[in-house]
Amino acid sequence: MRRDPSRRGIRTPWRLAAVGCMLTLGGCAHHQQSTLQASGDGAQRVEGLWWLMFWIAMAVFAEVMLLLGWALWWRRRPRAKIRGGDAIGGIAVLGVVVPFAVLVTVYGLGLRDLNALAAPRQDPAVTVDVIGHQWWWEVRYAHPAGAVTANELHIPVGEPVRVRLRTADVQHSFWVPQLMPKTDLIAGKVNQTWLRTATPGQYRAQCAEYCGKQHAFMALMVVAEPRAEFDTWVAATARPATTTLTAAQQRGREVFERSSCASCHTVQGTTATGSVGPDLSTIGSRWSIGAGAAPNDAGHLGGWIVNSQTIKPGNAMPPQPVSAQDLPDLLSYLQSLK
Ligand code: HEC
Ligand SMILES: [Cu+2]
Repeated sequence: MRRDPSRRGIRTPWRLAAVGCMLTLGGCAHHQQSTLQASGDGAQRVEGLWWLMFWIAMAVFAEVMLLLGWALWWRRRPRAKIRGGDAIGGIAVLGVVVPFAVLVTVYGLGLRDLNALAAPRQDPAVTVDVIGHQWWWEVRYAHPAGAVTANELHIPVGEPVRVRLRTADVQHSFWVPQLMPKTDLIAGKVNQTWLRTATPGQYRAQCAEYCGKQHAFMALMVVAEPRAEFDTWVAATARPATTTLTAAQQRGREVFERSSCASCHTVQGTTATGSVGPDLSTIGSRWSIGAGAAPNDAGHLGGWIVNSQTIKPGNAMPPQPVSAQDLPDLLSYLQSLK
């Protein structure tokens, strides 16, 4: 006899619920992008509001459950009778006065936080332009001027940093869950936001507005470091890499300059001045390649150059016909750029 196929295994709703639980728990265990692990001014305000609303919701839930229990008990008494008008006082207080007070309080606190988020208390000494592309972040320092990088944002600890947001194509959204709430990048507009953290460290950021096939691989790393280290980084990034090249690296540089790379990428101090793809002047020290798509090591870098479409399908860099002979030199050169 055949068994009814719908009764085999776990039913779909349960399976979905199980996956949901696993995703939620997974999200908790991995707190790198958790808004409940706030380390920045903006995110701390959001986290405060979140907990406030959480506890209010818990209190309302407890109250409703108590009332429900009481009603069930009351109804079962012998000779229980409901007379019109008995409950009107309770309904007025619990159904109108209390919700009104709660909503007005939360609204007021929300306005207070919105106001505090609008501008930092101290005028930012650092201003950065962040430009969204499908699917990577262009990062250009306006003050102090000169440093250009991609998918990475260095900030000094303890100071507010002004971020000016533009997009080169579709809408994106800039979000550093542990540091600040989202700000959208809207075509034809410059949106401003700011961030500040008192804790050095790396904070992963994410495009938060669906922007096409590789939206998930549009990550950015915020690196918060003490002022002195930040100054060193900005100054070093603003000028061409200074290491003396080995013979192999020199050949790699020539390959880079004479092949199509140079028409899409810039490397400071070379003839490569393209602007279709990320600036590669510091690619050797970047935390990832492809905005979080792959770790930045020789293997992945080689794979990316030969055919990035296998790593990040649909991205705007076509496969590159670099010969097996040239590739090691090219890799060695790119890794020397710090
Ligand atoms: C048609 C333009 C184009 C050409 C030609 C091109 N690239 Fe790219 N490249 C891009 C774009 C666009 C990206 C960003 C893709 C993404 O992350 O979505 C990119 C990304 C990269 C990255 C990763 C950068 C980062 O910070 O994540 C490296 C490394 C790279 N290219 C190296 C090369 C090399 C080496 C060559 C030549 C052999 C080359 N590219 C040729 C457009 C191009
Ligand atoms: Cu995006």
